[in-house]
Amino acid sequence: MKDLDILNFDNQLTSEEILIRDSIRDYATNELMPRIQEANRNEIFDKNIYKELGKLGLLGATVQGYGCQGIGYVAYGLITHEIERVDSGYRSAYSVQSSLAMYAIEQFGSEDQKNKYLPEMAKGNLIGCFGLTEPDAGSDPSSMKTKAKNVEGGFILNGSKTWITNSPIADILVIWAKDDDGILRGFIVERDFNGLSTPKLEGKFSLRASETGQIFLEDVFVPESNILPEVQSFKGPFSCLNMARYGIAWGALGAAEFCLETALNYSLDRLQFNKPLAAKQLVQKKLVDMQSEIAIGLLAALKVGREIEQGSYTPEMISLVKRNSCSKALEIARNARDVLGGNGISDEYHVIRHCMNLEAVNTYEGTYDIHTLILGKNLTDIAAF
Ligand code: TGC
Ligand code: FAD
Repeated sequence: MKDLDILNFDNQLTSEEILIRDSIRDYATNELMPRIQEANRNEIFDKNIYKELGKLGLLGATVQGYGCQGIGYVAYGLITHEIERVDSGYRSAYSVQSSLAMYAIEQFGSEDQKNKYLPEMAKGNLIGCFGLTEPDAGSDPSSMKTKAKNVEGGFILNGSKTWITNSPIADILVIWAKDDDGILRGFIVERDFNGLSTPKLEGKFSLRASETGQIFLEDVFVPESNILPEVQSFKGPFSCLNMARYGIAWGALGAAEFCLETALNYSLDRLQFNKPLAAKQLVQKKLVDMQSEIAIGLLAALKVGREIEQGSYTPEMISLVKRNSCSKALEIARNARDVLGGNGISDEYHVIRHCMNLEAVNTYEGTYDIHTLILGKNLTDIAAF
């Protein structure tokens, strides 16, 4: 296999990071890849994957303590990259548990909440989800309607969330809602709380190996002990989004890398007009464009990872790499599908699955255009949302 690392990316990594990357690649290749075709065809998410990721110490891997490894953010990016080489739905499962649910509890939870939930979530015994989006509040979560009414001993939650990864299977639901004064609060809703229902969304043609659903809250009583005490503004959920968006910036390029490798091998093997497709200039241009975008995109993700590790990152850096990686990966997947001709639409070659997945990846965690506007505001000081 041709070495695609044209800019000596690996030289930028520590030996520990390379070790982590290689061990995840082994797991992803040997354990995840063999299940994905059936899982995607039949919309199956195997919950055992959480236990397996837990055994490898990957869940909430950046959390310090509470049974977690406390690894750096570049190593975390390498994990999402390797998982998404197999499937964006598996990376989604990983991101939601680690960067959204566990991160919210680590950053904004009480000591009791951290001790109660994080070690079990790290083992994959408790599955989390993150409920921000609503039917009428997607790109603009500040217009959410879910309400938290202050009552004796806690809050009563009423409202609904939609497009929530893991909601049908989650044990712990991190829910964002506005209190009587319109202030945003975070709540840890447990599966057995009365008034909670989480139907699955049917008919999804992207991320089919990931569970996605709605959340309905009808007079759900949440005790004081389950309120996230350290957050009272949208800064809370947006900080969690920063971490998940950063992981996606690496992950999408993992999917793109798989598509490039598949297109390269296919074009070298497939003869048309008495020559391999790879001998044609138009095909070489497609392959070279793919390699260029992946190589440049990975260095940008790495740079942002180092900034996070040094505490010097800005949310705009993350918007830049999330937006760039997702749009470039989607274009790469579409071009790879084209190079495979008719075989490109067969799931035997996996490229069409990546194309379909990357449509959602380009949309969730802030659409391409929302990140354009975040960067536009940063550049001009004018909010154009
Ligand atoms: P705005 O007035 O700009 O900000 C409100 C407060 O939040 C702070 N803030 C941030 N803090 C940290 N990181 C960020 N990225 C932040 N962005 C804003 C801001 O400083 C302010 O703080 P304070 O202290 O003054 O209160 O808020 P806005 O309402 O104008 O929003 C702007 C906008 C459009 C950027 C925001 O609404 C946005 O990002 N929209 C996109 C929504 C989104 O990304 N949803 C994702 C849902 S989760 C998901 O998709 C999971 S999929 C996972 C998977 O399966 O992998
Ligand atoms: P809309 O906000 O209605 O946007 C529709 C279109 O309008 C987009 O092209 C958008 O870019 C554009 N648009 C919106 N506003 C503007 C503007 N001001 N200017 C120009 N164009 C604009 N959410 C969660 O909270 N938790 C989850 O776990 C989660 N998982 C998800 C899993 C999947 C598979 C999917 C598809 C979504 C998930 N989401 C989740 C929701 C996701 O974050 C939203 O879909 C996303 O933020 C976009 O919101 P929307 O779908 O309502 O689109």
